Amino acid sequence: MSTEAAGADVPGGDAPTWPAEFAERYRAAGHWRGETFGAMLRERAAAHPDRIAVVDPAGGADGGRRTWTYGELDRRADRLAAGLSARGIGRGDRVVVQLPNTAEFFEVVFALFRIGALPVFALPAHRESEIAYFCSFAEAVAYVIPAEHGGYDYRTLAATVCAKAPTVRHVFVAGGDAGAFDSLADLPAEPVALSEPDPGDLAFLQLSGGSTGTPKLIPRTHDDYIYSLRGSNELCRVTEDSVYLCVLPAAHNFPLSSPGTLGALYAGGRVVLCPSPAPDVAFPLIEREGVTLTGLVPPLALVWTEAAPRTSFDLSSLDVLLVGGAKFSEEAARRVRPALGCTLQQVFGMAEGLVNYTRLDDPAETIVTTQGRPISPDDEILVVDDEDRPVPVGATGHLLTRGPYTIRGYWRAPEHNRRSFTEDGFYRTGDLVRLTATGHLVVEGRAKDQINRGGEKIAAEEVENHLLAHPAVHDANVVAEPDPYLGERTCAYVILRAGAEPVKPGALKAFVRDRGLAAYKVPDRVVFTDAFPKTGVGKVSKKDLRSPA
Ligand code: OOB
Repeated sequence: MSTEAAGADVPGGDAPTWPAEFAERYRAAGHWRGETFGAMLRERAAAHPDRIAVVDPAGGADGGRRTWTYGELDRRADRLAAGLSARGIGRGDRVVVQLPNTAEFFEVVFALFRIGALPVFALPAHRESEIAYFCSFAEAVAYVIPAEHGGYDYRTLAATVCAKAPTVRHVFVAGGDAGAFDSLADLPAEPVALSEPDPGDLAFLQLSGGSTGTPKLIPRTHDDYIYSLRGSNELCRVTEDSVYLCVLPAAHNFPLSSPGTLGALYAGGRVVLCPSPAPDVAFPLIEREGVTLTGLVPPLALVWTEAAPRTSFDLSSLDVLLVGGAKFSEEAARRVRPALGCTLQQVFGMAEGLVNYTRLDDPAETIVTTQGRPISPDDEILVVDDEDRPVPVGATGHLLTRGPYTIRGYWRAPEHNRRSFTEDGFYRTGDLVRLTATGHLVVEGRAKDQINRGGEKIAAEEVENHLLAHPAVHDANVVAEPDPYLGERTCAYVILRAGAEPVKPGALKAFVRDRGLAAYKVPDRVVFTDAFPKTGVGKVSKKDLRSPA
């Protein structure tokens, strides 16, 4: 059965899904249990209405601590769902959500889950170039923003985006003065009966780190995502007593689901939103809120391990520190327990699905030297050479994967899907890995044309396209170069047009930024050159650009 054709039956689908025999197998194994996010919150709220679900340290009217119980989050989701529904937002509609780590993030996404509308998870760092693209490509009907965050005015961004993306009928502003738009606070209405989405329906669209000129959207279903939460909770020992500190941007797949905020809520635990990853913000919160686990990208884990021995705050409640998103060096990994007094859990995951964890009871050497093994016994892993032939165990090769929570295709991208998935539905991760004798994966590198800047993914082609738009630029190639803190940073090699007005590196960076690209994608370094190194067949050799020696 063609996976491409199977996509047609999924409401809000527009993407290949699991062939029937796989879906049946995943149900029979108890992975897919027919749960939805809307019903999950409803059940937790019925079971323990007064338990605290979300703590927003600066979300109160006076800028102080605000807490929502499960009962309150449930009521808020119902009331906002009614308000959104009254504005004509319904099942399958896409809504771009660009909110920082505030309680409203959960009110909005659970309201959308309840009506079966699909959040498209943008990051606060995204700007006009990314947001206008998401809104247009997803044909979003609404866009949800904060008024301001991090000194940036999202209302100005929204005005530009609306002019470029005519499908966007509503901009809802969470907190602050809504200006020309609608305040989210004005929407809630008396709850109305809404038909629950089906567990096999799409729940939301995540963003792919990508390696092409335009980011791809990742369609995740209630069934598949909730399975990854349940599996993560088991491996990270998340229970109703857990307190998860959300340090990374809440919309990213890692803090959302590994085990993340949604894992904590699934378990009936507590989510504490961290407004900044800086130790002087996060450490007092760990002490005051009794945080038991959190997730960080490697550069932040380095900062925390350096700061912890000098802090006066009591971090002893912290049991588990998850580190992932980019390779965590063995050396840095060894420093976690002595500095923070907690267990390190490495996580190697991807928004497309597959998530690997080191186990909490793995030998210390395994925890510091590997990136873990898959959540599920039904995660299929292949390590292959350039011709898709399996390499011997222990040799490095391309990681392909298929399983109960790994997508079978991107949303509305049939051509790209033919390259990113094998005929039999394995996702080509673009990662180079080797398998150890214990079945753990070690990430050795990357074959995809992407820069991993401390966990933030940058598609080289996207930045190259922006550079090429400059009148003085003849050609451009963006590659990673080593950085002691970020792991990698970006370097753009640029050939200027003959006879063009000379430009400075700073001017090119400003040009890219002014085109509305997220700041983390602006090249860290621009190098002018006369020619690019070529491969045997005459293509630009990025490998040689990366090591100019
Ligand atoms: C996570 O998700 P994405 O979608 O932002 O990025 C996925 C890619 C992977 O394909 C790999 O290239 C890289 O990020 N990556 C790692 C890694 N974890 C992710 N590379 C080396 N070591 C690791 N531990 O980044 C993500 C999603 C869920 C959980 C954790 C991370």
